[in-house]
Amino acid sequence: MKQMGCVLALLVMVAVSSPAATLTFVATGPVAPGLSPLNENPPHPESNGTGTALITWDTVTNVMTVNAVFSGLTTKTTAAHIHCCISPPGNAGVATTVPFFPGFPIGVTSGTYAHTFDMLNLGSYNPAFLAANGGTAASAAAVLLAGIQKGQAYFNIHTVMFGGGEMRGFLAVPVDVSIKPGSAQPPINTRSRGTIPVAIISTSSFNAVTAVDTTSLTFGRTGTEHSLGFCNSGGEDINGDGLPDLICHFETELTGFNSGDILAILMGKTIQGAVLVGQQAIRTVP
Ligand SMILES: [Ca+2]
Repeated sequence: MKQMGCVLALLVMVAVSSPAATLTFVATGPVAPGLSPLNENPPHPESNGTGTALITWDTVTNVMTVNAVFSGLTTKTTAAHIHCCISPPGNAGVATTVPFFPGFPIGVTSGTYAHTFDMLNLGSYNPAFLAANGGTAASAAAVLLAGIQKGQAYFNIHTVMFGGGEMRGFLAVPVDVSIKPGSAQPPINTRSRGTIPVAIISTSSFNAVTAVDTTSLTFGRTGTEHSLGFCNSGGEDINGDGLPDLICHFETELTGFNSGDILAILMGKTIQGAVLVGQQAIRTVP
């Protein structure tokens, strides 16, 4: 019976640790969190637009979902797409449906959007992107997904005033972080000359200790601050789930936190090149 129990436990573990079929990405950066006019090239600081976008891609079915929320645009929306493939802060052509995502709220300055796409359907692509990437939906899907995974795709909302895009965010893989592990809303002393420990939490499909390119990590008020001191060698299980987590230490002076900040952002890459982003609420002291 004991052996049977072990076998069952192993089967459960195998089921849990098999590669996830659904990949999740959030739009953020390279300058500001989420969808932001500051992420455009050139940036549009005169816009107060804000928003978020969440993309999922099922690697078995090639179904992509797009969820977006936006507000505060200067003028009415004219289009929204995913553009690919270029490293930030570059500008690339439209990969997805033109003139805009089917059903996207057009002619408004705020709205929400949720849609499911079959990425093996030609209609899910800009014909120019298809032509440049093998001419079939399958070849275009492979290029687009690879571009997204390498951090070379961005979600862009276009308006009357900013035809090339009023706000955008590059797609990145969300990770769980724990700042000053053990603190629910960690206090950050903005005048400290010390370091802030940040744990990147492993999951059954993501081993932070072996997967993260530690030299790529940036952390602070926008997520782009080069504040890394060092990472602990080996992992430490800080949340008691049996999986070792990666713990790195960042120089407070270089994180850019100001008194009153409420959010800390960590960005980086995996050794394979996928862009990672994690965020957690903080409070500043004194
Ligand atoms: Ca853990």
